[in-house]
Amino acid sequence: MTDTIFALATAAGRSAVAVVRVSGPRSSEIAAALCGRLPSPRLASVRTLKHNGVALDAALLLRFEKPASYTGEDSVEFHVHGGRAVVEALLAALSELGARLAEAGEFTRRAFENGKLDLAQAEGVADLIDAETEAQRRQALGQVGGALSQRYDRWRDLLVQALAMLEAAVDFPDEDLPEEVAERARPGLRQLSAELNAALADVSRGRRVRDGFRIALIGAPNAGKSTLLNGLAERDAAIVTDVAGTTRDVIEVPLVLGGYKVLVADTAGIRETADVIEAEGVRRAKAWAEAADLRLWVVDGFHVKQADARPESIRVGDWLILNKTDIADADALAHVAERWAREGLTVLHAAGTSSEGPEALRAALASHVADALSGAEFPAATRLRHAERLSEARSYLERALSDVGLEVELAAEDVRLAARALERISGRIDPEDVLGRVFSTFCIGK
Ligand SMILES: Nc1nc2c(ncn2[C@@H]2O[C@H](COP(=O)(O)OP(=O)(O)OP(=O)(O)O)[C@@H](O)[C@H]2O)c(=O)[nH]1
Ligand SMILES: [Mg+2]
Repeated sequence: MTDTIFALATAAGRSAVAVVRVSGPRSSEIAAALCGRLPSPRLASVRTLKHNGVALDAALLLRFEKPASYTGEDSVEFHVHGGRAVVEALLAALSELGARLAEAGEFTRRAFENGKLDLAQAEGVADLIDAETEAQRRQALGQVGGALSQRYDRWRDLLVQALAMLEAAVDFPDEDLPEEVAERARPGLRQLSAELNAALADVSRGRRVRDGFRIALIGAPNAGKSTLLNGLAERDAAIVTDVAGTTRDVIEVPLVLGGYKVLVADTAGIRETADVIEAEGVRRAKAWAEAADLRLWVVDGFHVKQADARPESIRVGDWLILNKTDIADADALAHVAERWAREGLTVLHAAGTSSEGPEALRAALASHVADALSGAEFPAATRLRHAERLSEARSYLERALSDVGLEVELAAEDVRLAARALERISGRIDPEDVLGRVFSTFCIGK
């Protein structure tokens, strides 16, 4: 028989109210042992909880009968006073009555196993609990509501239709030319291929909303990168001195800009150096910058020659920050600005040490991030797992398209594999280790 599990569902520590959930076949029996007469399902009722003849607390009870519950099992919620001793006494009593402390994500895993939600929706639940920004909240809520699953289901349906046509071509012994019959599947496959390509081109958007848009500050030593970081963060996150080569490690600061999570990284000034520690810092700076979504190339406006050559990782669309405008020569800056704007960089003037400099930079970044991450459609991937399955499906689909006219059976097999790759997003056919990995990232009680 399935275990009956319990856990504190609210945050640990002192609080006004704490919620303890119990789920599994013995939920009602265990609740009755604590509260005497059971309340009707879905009706909040006050009961005194007693264990071994000792009163534990006066609690509000909510009882759910399967399958109409979060987990799809019989379950009970105890809303008790949120004192540590109250919660501990209740948890100890539940354990003595034969329930077991739930593992991380076990309630949601049971909901998944009972068909209450699919794996993508379950991931949405975890993301909603972790959401710290407005954009993360919106995206996670959409995912819980099935926005991601619906996209994949539609694509899968298109594949199933194409597969039916291909199978018909294979199965018709009277047809002389099964390839011609199979050709009927081609338009649908082509349309799907176009949609998958568009989705893959946009594949990082959902992950960036969830994990943060990555911005790297790079440039020569002493250009003022750490000063700008501190200005953006509104605290002394990085050490600033007039010694060139002050920053060695990559310093990542999470920010919320325009409702989006952003990770800004200050990095070591890039130069040739014999110092092994600094050299390692330069290597890390370059690596972080390469993988970032946007690079801010910071140039000391007083030493405007720094802008003669751009660092290797700077590419079209990145930003040039002409810093130290308070001590720089305006004409020289204008000249440099014009040149790099022509070469495809967005150029901003700033004085990191002023209050307006970082403020204007923050506003410009906020609008850039919002443009990059907002979209008309729900993103096709919010985790790496989704992106990997999507690109796997695309490869099978491409192979199927090239085989349709030649080897119908091979094409059919590839369409089947593409559908399976998409089905794995919803977790229906995923192996145990994938499920274990997803649910282990949940908190206990969810
Ligand atoms: N006048 C002026 N000085 C600035 C400005 N921004 C930074 N500085 C000064 O420039 C020096 C270097 O600043 P940092 O922020 O440490 O420069 P960095 O680019 O992080 O340098 P490294 O970590 O060595 O690569 C410090 O003395 C800052 O006070 C500015 O806008 N105007
Ligand atoms: Mg620095």
